[in-house]
Amino acid sequence: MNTQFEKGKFVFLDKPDNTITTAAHWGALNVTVENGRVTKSEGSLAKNHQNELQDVVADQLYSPVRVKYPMVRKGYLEGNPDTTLRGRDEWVRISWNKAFDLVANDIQRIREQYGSEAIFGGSYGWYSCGSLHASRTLLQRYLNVTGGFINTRGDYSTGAVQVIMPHVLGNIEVYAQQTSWHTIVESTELLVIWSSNPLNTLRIAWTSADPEGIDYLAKLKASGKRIICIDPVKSETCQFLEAEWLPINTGTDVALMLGIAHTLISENLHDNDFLAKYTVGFETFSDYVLGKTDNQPKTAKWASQICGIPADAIEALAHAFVANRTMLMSGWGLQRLQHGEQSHWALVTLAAMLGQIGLPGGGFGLNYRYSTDGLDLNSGVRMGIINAGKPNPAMPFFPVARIADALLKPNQPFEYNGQMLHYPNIKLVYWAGGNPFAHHPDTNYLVKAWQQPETVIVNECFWTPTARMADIVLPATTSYERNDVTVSGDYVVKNIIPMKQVVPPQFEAKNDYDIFAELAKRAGKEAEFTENKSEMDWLKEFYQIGFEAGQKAGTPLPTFEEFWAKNSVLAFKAEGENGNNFVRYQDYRADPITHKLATPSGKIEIFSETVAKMGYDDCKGHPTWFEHQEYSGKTTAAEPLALVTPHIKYRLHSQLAYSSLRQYYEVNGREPLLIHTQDAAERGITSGDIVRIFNKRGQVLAGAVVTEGIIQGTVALYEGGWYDPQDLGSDSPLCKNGNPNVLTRNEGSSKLGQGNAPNTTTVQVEKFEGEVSKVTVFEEPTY
Ligand SMILES: Nc1nc2c(c(=O)[nH]1)N[C@H]1C(S)=C(S)[C@@H](COP(=O)(O)OP(=O)(O)OC[C@H]3O[C@@H](n4cnc5c(=O)[nH]c(N)nc54)[C@H](O)[C@@H]3O)O[C@H]1N2
Ligand SMILES: Nc1nc2c(c(=O)[nH]1)N[C@H]1C(S)=C(S)[C@@H](COP(=O)(O)OP(=O)(O)OC[C@H]3O[C@@H](n4cnc5c(=O)[nH]c(N)nc54)[C@H](O)[C@@H]3O)O[C@H]1N2
Ligand SMILES: [Mo]
Repeated sequence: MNTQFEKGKFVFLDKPDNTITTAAHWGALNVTVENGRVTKSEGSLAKNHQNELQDVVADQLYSPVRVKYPMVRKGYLEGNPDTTLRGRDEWVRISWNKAFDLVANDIQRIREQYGSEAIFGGSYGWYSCGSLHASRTLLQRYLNVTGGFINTRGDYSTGAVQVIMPHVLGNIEVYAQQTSWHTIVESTELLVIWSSNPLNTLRIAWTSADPEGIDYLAKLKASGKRIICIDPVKSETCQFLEAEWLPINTGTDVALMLGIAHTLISENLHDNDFLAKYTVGFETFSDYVLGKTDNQPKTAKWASQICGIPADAIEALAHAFVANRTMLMSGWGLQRLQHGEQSHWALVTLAAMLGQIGLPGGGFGLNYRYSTDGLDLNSGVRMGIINAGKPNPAMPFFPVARIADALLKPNQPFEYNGQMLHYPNIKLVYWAGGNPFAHHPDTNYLVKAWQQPETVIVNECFWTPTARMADIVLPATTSYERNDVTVSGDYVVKNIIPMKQVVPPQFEAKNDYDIFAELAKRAGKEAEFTENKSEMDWLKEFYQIGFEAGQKAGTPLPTFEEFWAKNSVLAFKAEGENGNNFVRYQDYRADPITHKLATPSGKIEIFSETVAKMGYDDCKGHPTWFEHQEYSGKTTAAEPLALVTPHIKYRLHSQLAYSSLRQYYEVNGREPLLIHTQDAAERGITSGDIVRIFNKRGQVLAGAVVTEGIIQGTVALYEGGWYDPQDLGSDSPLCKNGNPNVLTRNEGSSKLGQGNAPNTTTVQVEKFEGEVSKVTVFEEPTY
């Protein structure tokens, strides 16, 4: 039994009068409505930092780029089979009744003609938070009750690392609770923030952000401890913490890690006792590091030539790592790469060599989210959420980032994690939540792939690039136009948040739930979809699960009726909080027999027999440095610069791109491109210039930000920029706004993970001298 939970109790938070409580990924919100219109929104939870994402509820609701009515592409409506018209056809407004007929009939036709395996409902991506109105889950629930669909596995966040880690640590690790911030502030002496930017990324959560994560960064800064950021970009986190910045060439971290490992081995600084007791395969790895297997010792000097960090600095890192309680805290940017499996495997190996895994403040952390302050794991309560129902077990799957290949290579074989699989033959694509024309690499290849299916349906709140590429667009409500409930925090639920409807649905928007309930009804499956429950019935049921857990644990929650009427955040207040002291792998360290890992050996696998036996040339039995197809060490005269695509502070991917938050980052009306002073000077580029970024795959415009805050030889363009092609249908359409994925590679990380690998890209940049056309993707299309 958890003592803090026993002691604690639930309280309603105070809030300004006349505000409505709701939530978004960026936090619990108090929203002010005057004369039926939202006039103000702000975060509900106390914090010591700003999160501007919380300010723009009105921008979302009243955006000119909202989808107002059900819409259909003219050619589709008229039966013209030319699917290359997608994205450049005329739009026709239709009634909801007609829209439901079109969708229901086509899904039925496809099922009858080709079978359920012709329907793709993977619909990868984010959507608004809420336990009930989860658009992707609802789509899949509808498709499951009506016969099944093709789904995907994995995600774009950790596509490579989540497939390799089970072989190394026995679990995917990247979504597991890591050593707490509290423990890091208390016990870590040297914090290495490796390819991570928590000041940005902790602004959001899969449920609703808890501000405590970012508040911990201030505590970290105040602690005065040594912090090093290893990143091609001097990130906001690095700047805020006034940390040491070690600029590194994009995609070369494995070389750096091997250089550090070589220093440790050659000076006999590694922890042999730890390695013997808790790991397998170090010998093989060590032989590789020393060059016994390939005649290439991975010395600091060797590493330096690849990663761009001086050899003596690499040796100094090795020495500092062993001399201190060192936490290697990593984000995920460094594995969105070809061979992305290797970096975290090498990081875990390095941490094992330091022998501090399972000690407070030491070891590694592969999940930038860490945890909520003050509470132990399992404190607070969990509530129910809507589920996707029972999947049809006969349906094949493919790894999520292979969508374009799946569409273009029906029935063809491909390798994945030791298996030979086949792509399905997709005839209909349905997306509800997610924006593949922002998130998927190699947009021009995706445009071609997208022309393969007979029908594309998208539910959206906004005219995103993906909605524009559909045949039928159904207008969805935003979360502010419906009732729901959510929580804050990814591991420790500290707040239960009523998501109360703020305003009625705008224009003709409907809730995804109601859209799919109607479609299910037309297929004779309404009761299976709704279980005869209303919106409020569901919310009450979800809350009840938490209510009962609270009763059992002796920390009663108010009734649902009281909770809902109160219109305020229900917060779990632990008494006598003294911090969450969770230490990842403490139990394994204490007793590696009873807490053995779920790997074949029960230990950390520095060498994996399982992986070695797959016989892949792009993922071997131990962490390996592989040259990437494109990176700073393999540029050409035509493409001399590497491209990195970090997540931006003022958006969640492509969400809010149309909002007034754009003022904080746009340059000359476009996405910002970070370019090093020297690279800019060589090209006659100054800050504010419109630049063209191009390579063999495509071309985009952006606005230059000339800075010393990026390593020379790499440019940065943020993920999530909306695709705005000037001339779709031409050989190489020019994206006027600056979606980096027009430039990135579609190929998977390796045969093992098949993860998305956009950070493996080279480009050229020039000052744009052509006629500049306006960005138009944030305007409503004409109809
Ligand atoms: N180059 C590059 N590419 C990347 C990345 C990178 O680092 N570099 N990162 C990758 C990662 S980690 C991720 S997770 C993906 C993210 O990619 P996505 O998850 O596709 O991006 P979002 O912009 O969050 O898309 C969510 C969409 O859902 C819509 N939506 C919101 N609420 C609702 C609703 O209630 N109903 C419906 N029907 N729709 C709704 C929003 O309007 C928005 O268009 O991008 C990936 N792509
Ligand atoms: N504000 C905001 N927060 C978010 C998101 C968002 O879009 N906006 N997205 C959310 C989602 S879905 C996810 S998956 C996470 C993403 O979290 P991450 O994947 O950790 O975020 P990134 O910005 O892709 O990468 C983090 C840092 O790694 C650096 N980096 C990139 N490539 C390399 C490399 O090869 N080597 C090294 N050393 N560093 C490299 C980038 O410059 C960046 O500063 O964030 C989440 N939080
Ligand atoms: Mo992600």
